[in-house]
Order: sequence, then C-alpha cells, then structure tokens
Amino acid sequence: MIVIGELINASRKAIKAAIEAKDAEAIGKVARDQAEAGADYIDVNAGIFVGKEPEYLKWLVETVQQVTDKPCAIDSPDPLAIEAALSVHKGIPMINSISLEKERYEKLLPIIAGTDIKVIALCMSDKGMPQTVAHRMEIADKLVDGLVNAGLAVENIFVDPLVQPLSVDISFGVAFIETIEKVVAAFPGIHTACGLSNISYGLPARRFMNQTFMTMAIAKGLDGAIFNPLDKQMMANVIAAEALAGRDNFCMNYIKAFRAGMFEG
Ligand code: THG
Repeated sequence: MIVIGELINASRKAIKAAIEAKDAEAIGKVARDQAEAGADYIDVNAGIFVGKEPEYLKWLVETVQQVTDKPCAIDSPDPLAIEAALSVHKGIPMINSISLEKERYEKLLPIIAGTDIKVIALCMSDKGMPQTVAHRMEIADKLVDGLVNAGLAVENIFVDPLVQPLSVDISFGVAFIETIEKVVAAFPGIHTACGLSNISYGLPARRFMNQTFMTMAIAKGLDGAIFNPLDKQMMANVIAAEALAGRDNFCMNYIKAFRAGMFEG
C-alpha cells in the first residue's frame, strides 16, 4: 500500500492555526510523525485559504521537507497553487490531483508532461461527480489516455475513482470498489488511490466503516490511499488485508510488522 498521510490539511483546525501562525515546528511534527508511522507521501492541503493558497502550499512543502525525506502529495484543485508548490519541492512529488475539468486539465497537463512526477487522476469532470461505474470508467479512460500521450509512465498514474458518502447514496461504496477492479484490469501497471474516509461521512462509528471499506477495496486491487497513518488499527488492517489479497509474498511484510509490534495493544 502506498500510504499518503492526510493530516496536514487546513480543513483541520490545528493545522489551519499552525499555517496562519507559520508554526514550522507544529507542521514539522505532524510530518515527521506520519513519516515514522509509515507514510510514503505527506499530503499538503491549504485549500481553505482563498487567495493565499499558493503561498501557503509553498511554505508547507518547504516546511515538511525540512524534517523528512518523504515527498509531498501536493493537494489542490488550483494549477497555480500546484505550480508554486512544485517550484520548491525537492525530489519527485505527487500531484493531487488532475481531473477532467477543462481548466484544471489544460493548465496541469503541460506542467507534468514528460516528467517523472506521480499524479493522482481524479474521476471528476465539468459534469460534476460521477454517479455510476460506467461514468467513472469513461473519465478514467480519458485521463489515463491523455496522461500517457503526454509522456507519463502508466506506473506514475494513480486513478482515484472518487469516494462519495454512503449516507448520500447506498450504491456509492459498490460503485467505487467495482471501478477499482475495472481500472486495475484495464490499465496494467496502473496504481489507484482514494480519500478513503469520505465513505463514512454523515454516519456514526466512522472508523468501522473506514476500516471495512479499506479491506474491501484492497481485495479488489486498491494499492494507494490518503488516510491517517497514525491510526494503528488501520495500518495493521491494511497490512493484513494486503497479505490476504495475495500481495505480500510469504506474508513477509505481515510478519515484519508483527515483529515490529504493530499488532500489539
Ligand atoms: N481524493 C483525493 N484527495 C483528497 C480527497 C480525495 N484530498 C482531501 C480529502 N479527499 C482527503 N483528505 C482528508 C484529510 C483530512 C480529513 C479527511 C480527509 C480529516 N477529517 C476529519 C474526520 O474525518 O473526522 C474531520 C476534520 C477534522 O479533523 O476536524 O481529518 O477523496 N485525491
């Protein structure tokens, strides 16, 4: 599982305050904690700051990279904010995300064309959020096609079929999972990703929903996710699910995690 740590998101109160105060120590700690817990990428999102998003996103990238070698997942719908963050990022970042929305697509594609940058391809278009598997696949097809034609390796693309709340429509869980299965079959070598916790929005006991959904999605091939890596139960659950899905030779990773004490407590 490619773990994208979600905690540096300005929609969270403590993070919003830390960004406004330019509290590098507070942000650095959240970055370091997530890296130590096993995050492969540190997501940075300053989306609530209209007008100041480019400046803040840039500062977040610099601040995170002062304390960890992990690359960032630059999380913004605004190509200008992404460009600002890219200008200071060291190593190979992940862009979160490109979509089929015309303006976003046309501005981002030339920025990433021919590079080694990892990119999340979010299944969203100017028609809004897709409701069905067929609509999600139609968008995924166009995005993967466009990105590959622009010179990106299929291995650097993470299709995100877009998790929407089960409380809004009872078909959204199955639609997401079926899309994962189809994407993995349609584009050999591709990765997938998602903002997992959207599934439980508006429901009680969200952690149960999130954990079970993660297991179901891993069974169908999900191999990347944006979530809280400090949630030890979720991390242990992910490692067990990947072994059960046949993606952990000789259960080596599972056994290693056990020896490291991940399943205690
Ligand atoms: N796909 C992609 N990127 C995404 C999303 C997605 N980025 C944003 C979001 N969705 C995923 N990131 C987060 C970050 C933080 C929280 C949830 C999703 C979070 N939520 C608290 C909760 O669920 O309880 C509420 C906020 C709070 O702590 O106050 O922390 O779908 N590509």
